[in-house]
Parts: sequence; structure tokens; C-alpha cells
Amino acid sequence: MVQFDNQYRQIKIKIVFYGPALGGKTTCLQHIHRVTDPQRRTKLYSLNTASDRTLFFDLLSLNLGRIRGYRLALQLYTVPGQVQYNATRRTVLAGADGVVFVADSQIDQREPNLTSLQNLWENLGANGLDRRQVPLVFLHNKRDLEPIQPLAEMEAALNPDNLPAFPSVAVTGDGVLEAFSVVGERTLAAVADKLGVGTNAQAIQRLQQQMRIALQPFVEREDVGGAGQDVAVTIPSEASDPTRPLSEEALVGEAVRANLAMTDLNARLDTVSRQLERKVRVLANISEFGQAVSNERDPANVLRLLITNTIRHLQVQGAAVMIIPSSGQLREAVVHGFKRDPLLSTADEAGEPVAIALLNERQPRLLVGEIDATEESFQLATVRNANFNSALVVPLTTQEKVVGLLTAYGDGDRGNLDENDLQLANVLGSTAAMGYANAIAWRQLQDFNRGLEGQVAKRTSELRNALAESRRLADDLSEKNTLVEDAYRDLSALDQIKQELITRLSSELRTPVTSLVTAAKILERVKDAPAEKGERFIAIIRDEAEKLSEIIQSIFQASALATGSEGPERRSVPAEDLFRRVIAPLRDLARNRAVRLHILIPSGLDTVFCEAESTEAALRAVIKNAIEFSKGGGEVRLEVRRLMRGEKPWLILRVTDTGVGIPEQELPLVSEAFWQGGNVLTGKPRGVGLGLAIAKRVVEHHGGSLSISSVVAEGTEVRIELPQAR
Ligand SMILES: Nc1nc2c(ncn2[C@@H]2O[C@H](COP(=O)(O)OP(=O)(O)OP(=O)(O)O)[C@@H](O)[C@H]2O)c(=O)[nH]1
Ligand SMILES: [Mg+2]
Repeated sequence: MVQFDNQYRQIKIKIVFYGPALGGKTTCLQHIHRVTDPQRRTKLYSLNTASDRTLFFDLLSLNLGRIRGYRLALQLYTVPGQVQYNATRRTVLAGADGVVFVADSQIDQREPNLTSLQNLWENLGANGLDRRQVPLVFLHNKRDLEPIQPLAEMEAALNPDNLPAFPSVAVTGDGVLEAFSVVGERTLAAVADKLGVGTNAQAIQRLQQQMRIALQPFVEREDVGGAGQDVAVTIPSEASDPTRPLSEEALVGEAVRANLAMTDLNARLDTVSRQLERKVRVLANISEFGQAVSNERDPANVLRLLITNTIRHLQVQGAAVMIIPSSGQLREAVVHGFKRDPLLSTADEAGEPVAIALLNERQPRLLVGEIDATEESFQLATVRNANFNSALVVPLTTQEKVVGLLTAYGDGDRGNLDENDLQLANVLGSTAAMGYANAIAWRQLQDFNRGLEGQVAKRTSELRNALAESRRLADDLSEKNTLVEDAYRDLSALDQIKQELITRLSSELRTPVTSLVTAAKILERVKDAPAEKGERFIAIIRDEAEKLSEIIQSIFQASALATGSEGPERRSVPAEDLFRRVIAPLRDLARNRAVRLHILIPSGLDTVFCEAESTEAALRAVIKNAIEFSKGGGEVRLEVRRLMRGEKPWLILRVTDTGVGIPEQELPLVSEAFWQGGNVLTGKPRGVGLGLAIAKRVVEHHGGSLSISSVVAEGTEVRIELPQAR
């Protein structure tokens, strides 16, 4: 009779190994225990006598996984075969869902086999079980011994209904699993309806498949249904009168029940210790997970760690980690068990993904139970439509900020996710959320640092460039400064020259103009005076006017030379004519000043290629200067000679005087415009001081040179060298 244990969410199916004493029942269970996956079975509980004869029963519980959220446990019992333990046999047989009859093949066991089978029918009846309803298979055991009954004989005696039967050798295990598989499958099929899978052939097959997996020898695998299972046994209570002394049979029954209860307790302890072991393992894994997550620098890896740990610890078939990127729209980052998360890909009535509504709740939630007409039911229906049975959602929150959502889905075989699973997922989720935020912050810090380094490098190079530029500007500035200073100096010099020019011009011009005006006034007044007196004044007027014209011409010449404007065209002038024209106007001046004039000009000088007028004026100015600065009775010499320099003829002129001479320190200034030796002269200076300066310019203009040497109080020599040809 299938037992539902709601407290522990277990379904227990009972299969009893029945048969004569020493037939090999316990040996069969030992074999099954040996070859099944340790993760799927409990210990083998045996209550034996000292000689290993079963006193009460043997019990082995096998875990077949989950069905409808219940753990399915296949419980294998043996009964004591010895005749005297009938009460015990009956108690153990109570609620059996399937039976394996272990017959002893030895010849001498013919009778005990039949007696035991008869006893089985009786005890089934006594427990209210219909022998035609309870699946039964036969094991003809000890086929390795001699002498044994032929199989056909045994079949004829024990199995007239031709139920499944197997020859076996329990000590080696031959035939045992085959028989057990068949009774297991038949039992599962018989109780399928009670298990809630109805007569659905596929569901039954899956159950049977589960059983085959449970029996698969020595296959180690992950614990898929939670380790260990309870071996709770419901003990049928016998109505008893506490005042009446117990019969022997009742006493045995009580003892069996007490032992069953003890075994049950042991099995539970076993389960609890397994669960504890599992919890410790999970805790260790979680701490390992926490460490891995906190060391992780890549946010994507944190999410991957979260999903693998969720699948591993929750034993779920589907899971997803969704995140809210900076764009704000929730999206899957990692998925397992499907292409798209069902809660994200299904929209609710408002047209929004179901996952968004769950995210906004900011609470871990279980989606499990029955579908009714509520909103939650819509979420559950989404889960069921995706072929899962239950689900959980955990918002990933760090520092009050939701960064994403973790979902996990369990299918029908896994059984419903529960509060424990939710708690575990929450721990994983919050740990991962923290690690995720850390990894992102670390990455931002990296980016920021990189940006900072780049900026520093950029600024440094900008500064370096600016520094170089400012240095260049400073150099430029100092160069310009020098230019400005030079220009300023030139300008001040020019300004000084200008001032001097104005002063000299006004004083130089004042004299002839005053003389002119005075002479003119006198002339006016003496209109009637004798004619010779008038002529004298007219002569004065003419002289002064000439001087004035000379001064003005000098100024023009100086200005022309200063501005570099072109003079008249050059031409070949006969040298002798040139000197004659230079000297002629000076003879009177020399005579008037009582200065002797010595002119030494050789014949055959040929021509000079020059601007006749300016050259004449220049030479005249030099000689005139010499005359004017000579004392009365002094002498001015002009010597001209011809000199060949290479192919080219040159004229060399020396003008010497016996004048006041020029102090050495003033010599360099002599040929500058406006310098005039007046300050060393006693008496009024003559001319505007342009004479020598203009002469020097004119000579240089013609490719020649003018130099001066002088001794104070002895005299001055001016030397002019002038190329004759072009
Ligand atoms: N040679 C041989 N010996 C077997 C075989 N099966 C069991 N035995 C032996 O038979 C003896 C009894 O086996 P158990 O398994 O204790 O028999 P049981 O049916 O549990 O007996 P009770 O508990 O007294 O009812 C043991 O010594 C086993 O080793 C078999 O197939 N061949
Ligand atoms: Mg036994």
C-alpha cells in the first residue's frame, strides 16, 4: 500500500522478499545493496540472530528521485523465514505493494517452499491484501547447488499462474536484479494511479526508467534528488486492551513494531546526518563562491559563476541571470536550459515582460503551487508553459540598487523549489550582486586611471610645447627688442640730426637773409644816393643770395643722397675740364682770404666717367673747405695723379691745407653730415657742415673713397680716390 508521508514529502513503496527459512532472502537484499548507487540507498538495516538468521526483517530503501514534488522511496523488506516467526512475517507483510517469493531449489526444500507460499497467501489475506492484485515474481534460488529440483517442476508446483520467474544464485547475484527489476516495474505500474501519474504510459515508463537508474550498479553520479531519504514506516496499530495481558503473538507484533520504529529512527538519523553533510558542503561551496566572486575583476565572469553555482546547488534544470545595463532595459546576460528566459520573453497584460514586474517587487519570490485566478498564477502559468514545475526569482541588489535578476526553474522530476532553495539562491544572488558591483567599480577605476594617465601625458606634452613656444617667443621678442632698440637709436639719431639741421638751417639762413633784408632796406633808403653806393649794396644782395642758393642746393643734394634718389646720368667728362670748372670759382675766395692755392694737375688725364655736376660740387666743397679753414697767409694744395689698379685707371686727389687741423677724436665725425669744425674755430663758422659729408657720399657713390688725416695746428689732408672708367 503506497504511503504518502506529507511531513517529509515522501512516497514509500514496499516490496517484500518472502520465502522459506534459509532460502536466500537476506542474501538477495545484500546483493542489491552492494550494487546500487550509494547516493541512492540507505544502509541495509538487519535485525538478525547471532547465526545471521533474520529475526524480524531486513530493510533497504532506494531513492528513485522525485515525482510531483515528493521523494519516491522503494523500500525492500525481508521476513524471517523460520516457521515460528509468523506474527513477525504478517506484520512486515502489511501494506506490501509487491512481493518476491524466494524459493530454495534444493530437493529437500520442496515441502518448505510450498508451506511458505501457502503461508504467504494466508498472511496477505490477514493483511487485507488481494493476492491477485499484488505483483508477485518468483526466484528459484540456489541453482548452483546439487541436488536441485528441475525448474519446470518448481514452476508447476509453485507458479501455476505463470507469473514471472527467474533462476538465481543469490550469493553471486545471478538473476536477482532481473527479478527485482520486473517486480519493481510491475509494482510501479500497479501503484501509478495512486502516485498521481494515472495510467499515462509515458509517465509510468519514466518511473520505471527512474527505477532502472536507481539499480544501475556502481554508477556514481551527482545527487539529483537530495541525498538520503527517510525510511519512515507506518506501523499498523492493533487495537489492544491495555488491561488484558498480551498474547505471545501480540507481544511479537509489538516487538516488531518497536523495531520498525527504531529502524525508522535510525534511517531518519541517517537522513539528517546526510542532510547536515550536504548543508556543510553547500556552505563550504558558498564560501568558496563568495571568495571567487569577490576576487573576480570581470563582471561577466561573476555572472557566469552565479549561474553555475545556482544550477549546482539548487539542482535546477533552467536558470538565467539578467542585468540592467546602463541603457536601462533588463536583458539576459547568461542562460542555461533554454534560449530565452520564459519570464522575460512572456509579456503580461500590460504588455511588459513578467520578469519586470517581479524585478520591481524587489523581493525574492517562489513561483510554486496551484494555478488559480490571481496575477501570481499568471506568472506560475508562464513557468508551467515552459515545461517547468516551479521557479524562483531573486532580485540582485547591492547598496539598495537593483542591478539585475536571478531566475531558477525546476522540472517535475526535480520536485518543487522550496523556501530553503529560495534562501540559498538569495545568498548566492546577493553575494554575486556585490561582486558584480565591485568588478564594475574596479573596471571604472581602471578606465579612469587610464584616462588620467592619458590626460597627464597629454597635458605634459601640451605644457612642453607651450614652454618651447614661449621660449621661441621670448627669443623672438628679444630679437625684436634689439631691432626696436636699434630703430629707436636710429630714430633718436635722426631726430637729433633733424633738430640740428633745423637749428643750423635757421642760423645759417638767418645771416644771409638778414643781410639781404638789411641791404634791401638801405638800398631803398639811399635810392637817391650816388650810383656806386647803390651798386655796393646790390653786390651785397647778390653775394648773399648766391650763398643762400648754395646752402639750399647743398640741402637738396644732401637730401637726395640721404634718400638714395637717383641723380643725373653719368657720362665721360674730360678730367682737365672737370678740374678747371671746380677750381675757377674758388680762385677769388682764396685770394680774398689771402690763401695761396697750388694746383698740380698733370696733362693727359683722359676722361672720368661720372655725374659731372655732383662730382664737381663734391670736389669743390673739399677744396673750398680747405680754403675756408686755412688762416690768412696759409696754403692749400691740390695734387692729382693717375694710378693703374690692374686694368683700371684711377685718379688720386690730395687736398692739403695749413689750417687749424682736426683733433684726433673728432676725425671719425668729420665726414658725418652737419659736423663742422666751428667749435674749434674762433670766429663764426661757415657753411652748414654738409660739404665733406656730401663729398664723401658722392665719391663713394662713384665707387671711390674719401679719407681724412689731420694734425692740430698744422693742417689737414683729404685724400680722394676715384675710378676713371665705368
Ligand atoms: N550456494 C548457495 N548458497 C546460498 C544461496 N543463497 C543463499 N545461500 C546461503 O544460504 C544461507 C541462508 O541464506 P540467507 O540469505 O540468510 O537466507 P534467508 O532466507 O534470509 O534465511 P532466514 O533469514 O533464516 O529466513 C546462507 O549461508 C547463504 O550464504 C545460493 O544461491 N547458493
Ligand atoms: Mg534472512
